Amino acid sequence: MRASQILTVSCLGAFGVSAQDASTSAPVVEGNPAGRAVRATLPEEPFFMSGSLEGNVEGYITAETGPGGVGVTYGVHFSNLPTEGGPFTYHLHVDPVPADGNCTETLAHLDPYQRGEDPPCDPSAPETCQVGDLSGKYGAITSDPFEASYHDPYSSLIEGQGSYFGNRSFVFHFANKTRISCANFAPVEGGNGSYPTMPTGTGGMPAGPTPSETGTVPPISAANGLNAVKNYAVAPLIALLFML
Ligand SMILES: *[C@@H]1O[C@H](CO)[C@@H](O)[C@H](O)[C@H]1NC(C)=O
Ligand SMILES: *[C@@H]1O[C@H](CO)[C@@H](O)[C@H](O)[C@H]1NC(C)=O
Ligand SMILES: *[C@@H]1O[C@H](CO)[C@@H](O)[C@H](O)[C@H]1NC(C)=O
Ligand SMILES: *[C@@H]1O[C@H](CO)[C@@H](O)[C@H](O)[C@H]1NC(C)=O
Ligand SMILES: [Cu+2]
Repeated sequence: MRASQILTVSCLGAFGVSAQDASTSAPVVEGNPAGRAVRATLPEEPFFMSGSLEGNVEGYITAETGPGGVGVTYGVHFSNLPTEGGPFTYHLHVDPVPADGNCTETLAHLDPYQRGEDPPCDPSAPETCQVGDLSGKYGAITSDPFEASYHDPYSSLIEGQGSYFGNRSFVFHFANKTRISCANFAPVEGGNGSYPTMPTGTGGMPAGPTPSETGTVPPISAANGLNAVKNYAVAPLIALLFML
């Protein structure tokens, strides 16, 4: 009886794909929908008024499914920066900006694997950083204008995943972490029409592209890889239960 209960726990671990591992290493995201793209553009007024800022920092982040559905390719553009208080940082934050524009309400960085803030992100091991710590992984803002393009394997455009940010925001900060401005991501309109409405993951099934939506085979191997990782994660727990 006990063994079967433990087996149930093991299976839940293997198939609970929406569960987040309490690991500090972010997995590579596969199966992002082809052609999906989002953008977040800073508003005209800053959240934090700084003496050296005329109007607001101008800029936006675009993000689209990476090659082969792996990760996300970002394009980052900022200008009209304050003349003091840099280098500036920016991150994906957990919650969207409310209608009143209050950047505090975006809460913390997107960190689905609960790595936490400390120690600071080591850009030579980006998988160990908070998923949302884009400037930590790919560089802070040290020029005006600033432009960067990079591929982040750990970001998701698949609704339902912890690393999904299409319904979230980014925040632009002074080096001392004060929030200057923030913006919500939204789907890029007028693309090539290949932004399918995603199934909402009812019935415990993982939300993800179906073959008819994308014309591609779902990432079976990716799912198996994930399950393998989760089995590793529960194996010590199972061993412990048998020892009791
Ligand atoms: C839309 O763009 C995606 C990504 O570039 C591409 O895979 C897809 O074939 C395009 N669809 C159409 C109808 O052009
Ligand atoms: C952060 O830096 C900015 C720019 O130098 C300054 O205006 C602001 O007062 C600082 N905030 C804190 C909490 O130190
Ligand atoms: C923004 O929200 C925070 C947290 O809810 C609140 O403490 C703060 O007063 C708000 N700031 C403004 C300018 O409304
Ligand atoms: C955004 O999407 C994620 C994954 O689907 C979900 O867990 C989260 O609750 C959503 N956040 C908001 C503010 O809707
Ligand atoms: Cu931030």
